[in-house]
Amino acid sequence: MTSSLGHLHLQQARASVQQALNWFASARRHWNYPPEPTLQAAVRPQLQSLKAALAKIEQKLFTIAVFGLVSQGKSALINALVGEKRLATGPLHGVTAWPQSLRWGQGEKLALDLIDTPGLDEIDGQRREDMAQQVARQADLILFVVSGDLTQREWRAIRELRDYGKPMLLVFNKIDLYPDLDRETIYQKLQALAPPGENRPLFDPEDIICVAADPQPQLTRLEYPDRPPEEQWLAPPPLIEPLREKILAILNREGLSLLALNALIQTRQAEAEIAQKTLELREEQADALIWKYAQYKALAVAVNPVPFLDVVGALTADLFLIRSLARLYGLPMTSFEAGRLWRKILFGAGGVLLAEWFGSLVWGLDKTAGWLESPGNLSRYLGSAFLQAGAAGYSGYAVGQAAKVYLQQGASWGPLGASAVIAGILQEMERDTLTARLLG
Ligand SMILES: Nc1nc2c(ncn2[C@@H]2O[C@H](COP(=O)(O)OP(=O)(O)OP(=O)(O)O)[C@@H](O)[C@H]2O)c(=O)[nH]1
Ligand SMILES: [Mg+2]
Repeated sequence: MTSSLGHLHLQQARASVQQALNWFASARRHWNYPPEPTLQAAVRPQLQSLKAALAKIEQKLFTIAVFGLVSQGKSALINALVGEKRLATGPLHGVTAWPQSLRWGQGEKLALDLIDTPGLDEIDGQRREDMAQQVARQADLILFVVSGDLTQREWRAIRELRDYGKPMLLVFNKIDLYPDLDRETIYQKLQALAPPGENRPLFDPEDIICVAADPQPQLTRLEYPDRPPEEQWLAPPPLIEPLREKILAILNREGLSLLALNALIQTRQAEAEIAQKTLELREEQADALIWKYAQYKALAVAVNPVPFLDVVGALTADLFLIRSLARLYGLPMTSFEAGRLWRKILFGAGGVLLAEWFGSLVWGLDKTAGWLESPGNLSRYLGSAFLQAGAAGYSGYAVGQAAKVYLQQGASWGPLGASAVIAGILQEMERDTLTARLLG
């Protein structure tokens, strides 16, 4: 991974986040629908999140979050990494009561922040989830600290953190108490905790690092030239180099790309939440819109006597509906993207819509053929027209409902959309990078 590729990824991410921010912060997205104060208030945290993503890219601020259960040595680990005792540590449970971030350093390429967190078993329920979410979302790399026998609880906590899509290292601390333990054994033990059927390992063996952040004092024999030797309890220096090296290697190799990816993941998340909230608030208007289209479509298709024209008309109506829905929701969508979404819906609905489409064509031909054969025979014309109208109305409704679901999944479309940029970056990452392994 060259650093020029990293810079390129960062540039792409900046353009993408900027685009999202421009779109969602501007009044343009409301088209002819008046901006609603309730909606604007509801999406304020998401706009904040987009701004934070942009700021992170601009400051090139790489954030490492440290998680684990109580007393595993999370704070001691951060002290050892920065080389000073900046955080309180101690044998009591719950020494760290809330997340705290400190600046590790300002490298050539990146600024580095470390976030210490309270033990995941120290705080409960919703508060724990909120804390974990808030910290994990801003993290570019997560260190999960364990010491001693791995527990089911730790396995579950790691599994939950995995869902944030951030790369993670397993740090086995207090290795001074287990001199015979190696990463392979830790790997096996962790695997053994997985419930049956879960065979994807949570970590690769090379992402397990053994350290001793604050080793226990040892009885040490001190020799003096001028007096007899004596024994004293002395704390050996921390064993932290393997972790420091691993982190620096990751930063050098893929730090900028990781930063870019995480800002994009944050953006995609914010966009999806904005879409979700807008959809909820505009649900009634959307359903009214879909019904109106379904009726018009049915009517237009039924009365039109020219074969194929009804099919073309129905397609136009569907595309119009999709774009109108996107406008109602204030989501960016070009006609090209509307077409792509329409095809996705048509082929994605298990062939039902496709069959209706074909039926409409046949009924349309039959209708016109009947009319030409005996212009006086209205009943054949009406019979086919009726079938056609029912199918067209139904498909209009189905397309509308399906479009709603797709739009709900977020608005990160287009070549600069977060999803496309994420996919592009992942494709360019070398196979053995942490990024490609964990997110790919
Ligand atoms: N033997 C040994 N003890 C350690 C090591 N690292 C930390 N400890 C001890 O473990 C205890 C807990 O360390 P902390 O850093 O406070 O742990 P924490 O995970 O931050 O704990 P909370 O903030 O309470 O969740 C302290 O008494 C440390 O001295 C180590 O490498 N070896
Ligand atoms: Mg602590």
